[in-house]
Amino acid sequence: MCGIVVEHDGDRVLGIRGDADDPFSRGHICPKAVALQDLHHDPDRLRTPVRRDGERWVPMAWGEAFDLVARQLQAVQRTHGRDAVAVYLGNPTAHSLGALLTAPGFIRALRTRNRYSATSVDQLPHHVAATLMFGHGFLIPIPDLERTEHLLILGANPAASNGSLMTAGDVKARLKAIRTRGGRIVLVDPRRTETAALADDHHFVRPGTDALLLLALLHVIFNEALSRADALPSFVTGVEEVRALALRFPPERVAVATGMRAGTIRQMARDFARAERAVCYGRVGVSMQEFGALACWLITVLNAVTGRLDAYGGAMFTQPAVEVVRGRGGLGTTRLGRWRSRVRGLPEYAGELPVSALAEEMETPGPGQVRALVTHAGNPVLSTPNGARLERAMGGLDFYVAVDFYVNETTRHAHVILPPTGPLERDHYDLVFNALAVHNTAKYSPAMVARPTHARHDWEIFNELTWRVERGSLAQRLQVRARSAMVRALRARGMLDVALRFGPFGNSINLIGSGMSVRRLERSPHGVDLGSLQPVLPARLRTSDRTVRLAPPEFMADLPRLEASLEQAPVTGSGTLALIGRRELRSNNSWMHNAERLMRGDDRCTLLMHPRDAEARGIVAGTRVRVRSRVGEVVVPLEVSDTVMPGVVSLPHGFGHARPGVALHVATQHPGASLNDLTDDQRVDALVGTAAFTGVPVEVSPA
Ligand SMILES: Nc1nc2c(c(=O)[nH]1)N[C@H]1C(S)=C(S)[C@@H](COP(=O)(O)OP(=O)(O)OC[C@H]3O[C@@H](n4cnc5c(=O)[nH]c(N)nc54)[C@H](O)[C@@H]3O)O[C@H]1N2
Ligand SMILES: Nc1nc2c(c(=O)[nH]1)N[C@H]1C(S)=C(S)[C@@H](COP(=O)(O)OP(=O)(O)OC[C@H]3O[C@@H](n4cnc5c(=O)[nH]c(N)nc54)[C@H](O)[C@@H]3O)O[C@H]1N2
Ligand SMILES: [Mo]
Repeated sequence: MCGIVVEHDGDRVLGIRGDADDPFSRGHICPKAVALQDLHHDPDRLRTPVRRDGERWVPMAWGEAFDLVARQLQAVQRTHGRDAVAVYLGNPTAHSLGALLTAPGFIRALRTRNRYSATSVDQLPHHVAATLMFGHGFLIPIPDLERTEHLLILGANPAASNGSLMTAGDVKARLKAIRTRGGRIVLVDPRRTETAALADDHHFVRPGTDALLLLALLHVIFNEALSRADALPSFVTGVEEVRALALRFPPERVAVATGMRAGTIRQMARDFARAERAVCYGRVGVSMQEFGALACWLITVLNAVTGRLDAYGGAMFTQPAVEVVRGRGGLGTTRLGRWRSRVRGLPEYAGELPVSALAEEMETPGPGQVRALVTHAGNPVLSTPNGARLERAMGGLDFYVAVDFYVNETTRHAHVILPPTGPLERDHYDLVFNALAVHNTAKYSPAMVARPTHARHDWEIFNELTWRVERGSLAQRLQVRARSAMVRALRARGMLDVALRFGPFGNSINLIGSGMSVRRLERSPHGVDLGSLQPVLPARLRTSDRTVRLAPPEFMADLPRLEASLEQAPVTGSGTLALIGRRELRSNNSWMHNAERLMRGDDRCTLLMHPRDAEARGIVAGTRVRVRSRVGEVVVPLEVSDTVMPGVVSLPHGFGHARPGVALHVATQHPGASLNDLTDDQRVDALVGTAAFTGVPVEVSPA
């Protein structure tokens, strides 16, 4: 999303810097963008398809590879049924124009219910809350950073992540600006993070208890008549239900569970309610927990009842140039749990099942057992809970094809790897993150270099696979083939052009004039400013009665589970610690550790522990410690620091490159250990199935 200037000599990248003329990022650049140079020239990056022959990788021609993959997938489906093939889409799928346009067609052609993605280890609860409250999974309210005067952050670390579901080029400058204009930033996080340095106040909270904190904040707001509930527009429904609910949660009731003083919670609520323009924002710290869906819902309730929904400086909606809030498929679904996973009964959402269920779906015999796997741009062995179990289960698959340009911890198990072009070899327009950004802009970036003739784009790979795996009738197959041929002729650029022309800023079929189109964007290579976030309700609502639903029955029905958690006294003195993750600026989940530029300096895969907890265990900084959970154990260096809450320890995710056969020559020199060898696939948000990564019980001892 950030504009970059790539200086190059043909295929050779000479340097990368921020684009000062980009209306969105204004010259900002982060280390990941600088590392694109390493990625582009990485000798480990695969450039032709390969087939595994024991420990060796044998290069293949594309035609031969496509034939083999299609034949194997069809054979598995013919013998074991269509659900026997599972698909996992990783995070970079959402960052690829071509993959976003073509992956759905491929998945439809497979007709499997075993569809998974990184969504269920990430933002799933935010989508579900948007669906149940606003009628579309993409109607996620975004904090209006440009105008807010009070930002309450729960479980996000924008100083490291650059802002998520709050895409913001140069987020640090945007946060600093809030304080420069007299506003306040309040942070609630079990770790005093890099973002705390930009905030006025930071409060520790016990992992996984944000929903309780939010109910207590609502209690204070209703109880002290600080809400603006009486002034809400008539299309907002359910206020009385949430008021009655909140009144059951005085701060004193949640103080022990959250680890926060009742007085602190009261003050937090008053400050928030009294600010002129305020917004509460939460990210993965609230969505990756056992009560993540409730927490995401309650954040929006808090914003709504204080009059901050769809208001300047509050929680607002974007208007991207390619409309994503449409249709009833995918995130346009109105329901949660139309079907459930075979083994554990976890709910489907938007056509996908939670990836926490994938290993057991591979291991458990019976009709529908997963016997073949397709991964695209994912590394679930390092990124999903109990990755080691998944890895063992993958060993038993009949066939696995990965679309990825690295042989990493996951793809090393593939029978075939199909490598797509890299980011500088393909056109880009951001379909997803423009819809989640703090400012409306549009930008089209043509490939820096034409793809080498032997290389294939992600969209070409998906289209090729789509018509080859399509089974249906002859007529259906011909139709798919015709569609793929059309798509091939159109190319990703053409598909984007149609979407822009028929989008909210386009002139549809009128080819003259200044309406939005690829050509229009090509004339403004730095990007086009489409303005600040604007109020859009009720017009943009997609609920059947065009209302905002503050009290969806699905959430109300999940409350007894939350209340039951209050009864469980927190484990103190028992030796058990609550494990949380962390992200870093010089990393990107599991896959950029092969960039020299990002890996300089000290070992970052350390366990952070509060001095009190270290002392109680007689362990000192710099020594190696054994961290053990229900599912596994790792050995890592200890870092003692009062930046973590007592009783909490933190380890970054995305490491663990020491597994045999990983062909990443830089990453393997900084292997670290995988956080997800400790996280538990059985620990999920029971309502939506997201992995509950935060607060995993662990024991730590000297190694
Ligand atoms: N440089 C860099 N940028 C990235 C990424 C990266 O790996 N590196 N990853 C990208 C991706 S895929 C995503 S999804 C985004 C994520 O963006 P963020 O959500 O901003 O990322 P995190 O740094 O994981 O922040 C989560 C915070 O929640 C805290 N936390 C943990 N448990 C709890 C809890 O129970 N309650 C509360 N209140 N807080 C808790 C953690 O301590 C952490 O500080 O970042 C994106 N940006
Ligand atoms: N414990 C714990 N676990 C976590 C998290 C956490 O905070 N704590 N964070 C979670 C989050 S938010 C996320 S999003 C997931 C990420 O989980 P995944 O998406 O499974 O993993 P990534 O590390 O993003 O791996 C991306 C893969 O895509 C490949 N790739 C990159 N670009 C492209 C491309 O253009 N095309 C193709 N075909 N491949 C490409 C890379 O080589 C890499 O193998 O991890 C989750 N796991
Ligand atoms: Mo993510």
